[in-house]
Amino acid sequence: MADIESLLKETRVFKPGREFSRKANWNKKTISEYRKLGEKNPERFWKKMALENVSWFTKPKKSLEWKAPTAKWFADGRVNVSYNCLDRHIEGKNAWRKNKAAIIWEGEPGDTRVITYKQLHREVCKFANVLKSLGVKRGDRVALYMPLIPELAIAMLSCTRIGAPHSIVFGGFSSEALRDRLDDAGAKVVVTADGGYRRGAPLPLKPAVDAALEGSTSVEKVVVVGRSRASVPMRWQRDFWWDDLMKVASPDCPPAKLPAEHPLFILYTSGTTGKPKGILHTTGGYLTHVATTSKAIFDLKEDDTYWCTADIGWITGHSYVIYGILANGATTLMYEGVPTHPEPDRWWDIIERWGVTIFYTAPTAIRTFIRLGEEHPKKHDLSSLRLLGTVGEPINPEAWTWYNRVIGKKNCPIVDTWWQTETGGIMISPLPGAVSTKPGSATLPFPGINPEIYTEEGEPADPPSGGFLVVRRPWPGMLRGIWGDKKRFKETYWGNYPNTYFTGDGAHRDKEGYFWIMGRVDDVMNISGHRIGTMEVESALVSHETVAESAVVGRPDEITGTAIVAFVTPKAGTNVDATLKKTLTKHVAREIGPIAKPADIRFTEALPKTRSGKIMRRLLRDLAAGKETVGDTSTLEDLNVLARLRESDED
Ligand code: 7RM
Repeated sequence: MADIESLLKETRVFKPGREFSRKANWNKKTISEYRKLGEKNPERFWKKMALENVSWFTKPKKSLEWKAPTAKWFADGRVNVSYNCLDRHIEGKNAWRKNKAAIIWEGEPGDTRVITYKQLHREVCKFANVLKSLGVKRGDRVALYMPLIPELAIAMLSCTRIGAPHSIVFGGFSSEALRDRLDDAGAKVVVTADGGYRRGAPLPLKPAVDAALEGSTSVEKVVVVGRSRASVPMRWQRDFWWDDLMKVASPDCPPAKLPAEHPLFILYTSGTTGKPKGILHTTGGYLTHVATTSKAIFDLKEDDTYWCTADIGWITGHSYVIYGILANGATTLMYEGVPTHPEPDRWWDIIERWGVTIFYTAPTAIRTFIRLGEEHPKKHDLSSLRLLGTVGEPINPEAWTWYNRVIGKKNCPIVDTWWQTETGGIMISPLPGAVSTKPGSATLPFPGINPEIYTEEGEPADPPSGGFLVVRRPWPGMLRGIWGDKKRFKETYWGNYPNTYFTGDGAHRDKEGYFWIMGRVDDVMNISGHRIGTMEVESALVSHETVAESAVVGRPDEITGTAIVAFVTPKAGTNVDATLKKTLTKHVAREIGPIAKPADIRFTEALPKTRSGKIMRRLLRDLAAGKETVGDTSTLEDLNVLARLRESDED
């Protein structure tokens, strides 16, 4: 893998600025104390963080209870996430924050809303009462299928206020994908919008909900926010307009005093099989993890304007657009639309106009902007920025250097943060006031986190060395399970090595102990920072009437990191032409969503298989990347298949 080689040749080191270090929330002394404590006694470290960064109704005496693979953190504590994100900023010694902006929101068409902590608190209390009036009780699941509008943040926080776990389904997913997730979670209520804006046009959402709810379903009520003002049919006694319900809702709703291990949310993510996994997170540990990492890694201060560009439908949006940021009483910016609408400088314009100080985005976006040209960011005054971050995939040193030079003006530390939907919060990252960075490395574990490199045989490998990235001890934000599937939870994450969490990533650790993440080692592709299972795309293809069999692989792509290539065996008698390619591409978009569209579809009479019938993906990966196969082909059943596949590529 050429990318890995270029990463590992990187030798530049960037020291934290003096001024930044001096003012950092966590200075060098704090960090060295925390690192020591985190190594010696992670449970004590995390309990200290829980008491320092979270407000409890009942303070926990316990820290971790661990019986692999079941972890309980702070189990005797009682807590509420919305209380931590709202109430504690408008009462007592922080009451002055009541008129501070909690959310700065900008719609794609250019409309804006600024919502103060006091206002957000009121809206959340009202919507929590709305949910109750619709029959939502503690423990009931509420699905949110919405554009990036303030009502999404309000709905999330309302769910946490009454202890109803939310399940956010990314607005880019199709009605089929939505239906699967609603069924799996057994959602009682869906909150949606008529539509949102994308690339200048309204993107309808409510029709997808209607389609998803056909036939028998667990969903009883639907709440619809009027955003795009598209006309949508409303079903009598099932569908309600947000505004109508809010008009009559009481603004008085005390937060539920929930046990720390109460379910907070389910978020679906791709695995190696076709069925997405409902990753379950709980309350006290998750909140401790995201509040602590936000404070230490993003160095959030009272006067910061923080912007994470992630959609809230992904874990990054949950943890670092909403929960970790509001728990710190900071101002979080949300932007609804695409980065390049109406012009390629939209993001830089937003940074200048709102005076964004902390900016967190994905390498795929950085690579897009590199291609669009430096002139766009250069049109804007970006001097408000003081800290930059990246997440979602390995960043190539070229993109890192561009980000540092063109956006950060060589004056902002860059935090390259490694973590997953399953980890809940950041696991490996520089601490900006203390850790020197190397372009392409997520650097060192956060205090109290124990990642390790394992060999194939499951032996810890001493640095410098590469292998499988695992986490050896439980951490507070870790997933507590896969919704409704204990067996899969055990097998996927705890089945490879005893007592040890397997991440699915490969990594290298250099002689200074820095981690260099190399990407997935399983059959999960990382497309623009979003995980898509090869099996998911294959199942979608095979569900089309013309497809007999398919194999999907990733190929390196300059912008999106990985692009999807599908090898398809059509059913006999199918007319194979360019139209079929288009039809199948559309079909995948309908089944899963546009993000899963193959960049290339290649038709073949047969797929390369072993004698036992396993598709040899390694060969297909090489083929898709335009590389000669060098590996072993001795287990290939029919050597001619490969030759024919190569020929089919010539046209
Ligand atoms: C936060 C998120 C997780 C997968 C993970 C990695 C990759 C994420 C980085 C990264 C290299 C990073 N959750 N990944 N961050 N690879 N450097 N800083 O993205 O569940 O959607 O994806 O993303 O492969 O396993 S996720």
